[in-house]
Amino acid sequence: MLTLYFSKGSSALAAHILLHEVGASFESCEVPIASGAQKAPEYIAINPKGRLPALRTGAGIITENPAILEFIAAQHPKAGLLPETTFQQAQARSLCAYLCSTVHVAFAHGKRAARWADDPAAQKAMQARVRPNLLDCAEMLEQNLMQGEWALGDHYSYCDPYLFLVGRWMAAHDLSLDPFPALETHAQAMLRRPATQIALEAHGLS
Ligand SMILES: N[C@@H](CCC(=O)N[C@@H](CS)C(=O)NCC(=O)O)C(=O)O
Repeated sequence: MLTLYFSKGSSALAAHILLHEVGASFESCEVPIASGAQKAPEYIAINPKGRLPALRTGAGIITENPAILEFIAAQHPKAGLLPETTFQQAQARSLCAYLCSTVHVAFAHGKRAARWADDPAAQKAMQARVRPNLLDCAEMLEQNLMQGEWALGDHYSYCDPYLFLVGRWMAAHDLSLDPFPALETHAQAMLRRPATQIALEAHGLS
């Protein structure tokens, strides 16, 4: 049995969607960021980084979205959401690394600027970069990284729920996907999937 530690509206939404897509047997445990529960000793004992999501597995805890998503896909091979060839697997990791280390971090400079600078003026300057940086990321995804209807081409993969977060991160900064037709079409296709709807509901977002 897997346990997904999540906060509503957080990036844990991607793992939540994927768990439903693969038909995993799992339970979820809410760790609300709004109340600071991610810093409580009980959760630090689970994830010393104090971040969500985390996934408890039979072998131990996994943190970091790309690792969690790939693990879920690999554990449920019948769902066919892990690319087949070594090259395609590397491409999936490359996309997830970009989403994790560049797009999510660009978004985090909004609420979490204090993580990178103490000076209020520097924080403000970083916050002012969030929208242009997210637009640059969306352009990169749209023009170069998306390989087709789905993130990796013709087939839905474990990358798609993660890619779905981009539109949400942008919307949080009043940015629309309208100038990015491939991302917009992808977001609409994601919303039509029952697994997405169930996960959105679990996050209070339906
Ligand atoms: N690189 C991590 C980022 C995790 C992360 O920062 N999650 C946010 C929620 S989306 C969080 O836990 N924020 C709470 C905090 O920064 O205290 C991953 O991909 O899992």
